[in-house]
Amino acid sequence: VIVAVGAVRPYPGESKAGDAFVVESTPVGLLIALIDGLGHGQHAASAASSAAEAIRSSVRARPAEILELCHRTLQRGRGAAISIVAIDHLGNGSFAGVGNVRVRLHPESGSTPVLLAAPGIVGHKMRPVKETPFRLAVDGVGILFSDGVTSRVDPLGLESKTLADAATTLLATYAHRTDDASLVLFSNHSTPRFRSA
Ligand SMILES: [Mn+2]
Repeated sequence: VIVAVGAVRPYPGESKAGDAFVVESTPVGLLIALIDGLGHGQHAASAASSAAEAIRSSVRARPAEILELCHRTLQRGRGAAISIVAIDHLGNGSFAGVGNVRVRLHPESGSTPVLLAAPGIVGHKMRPVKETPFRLAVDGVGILFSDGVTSRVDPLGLESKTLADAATTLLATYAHRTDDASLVLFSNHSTPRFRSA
């Protein structure tokens, strides 16, 4: 069974986060999205929550279609970077992203695809997006993270924690002080790397 947990903290000094995440059940697994509204503060937070609402309203659609919906939704306000993963309980996933929310799979191997988001800004400047299929290893863990988190972020080594504790710990350890910061961890729980509780 695929499980996912997210963590967000606002730009230090702001009360609202311009980053947001969505984790929703689908008939076959989970739909996971991480959104980084441009800038920070109230306007970034409104863009992120509009995008999150659009994503929740269309969790059965494909990631690329959901990005198109977000693009239409965000045209009047701030834009956003958004990455979306749809994954079933067997670990078969599909990724689509625009902007600098990164997605990484562990363990990495020669056959692990690089999940590269397309350049652009959802809501402002976006070309048709391609989806990348991937497979999460049975003992694997995936991470989505905004650019408020350093790319050195590494979920391995935290397997003794719950998934939620691991997400909190990673955010506390790897978040930049100068941006909103957020991440989502997802893992295959039939052979847990992380304890469920
Ligand atoms: Mn950011």
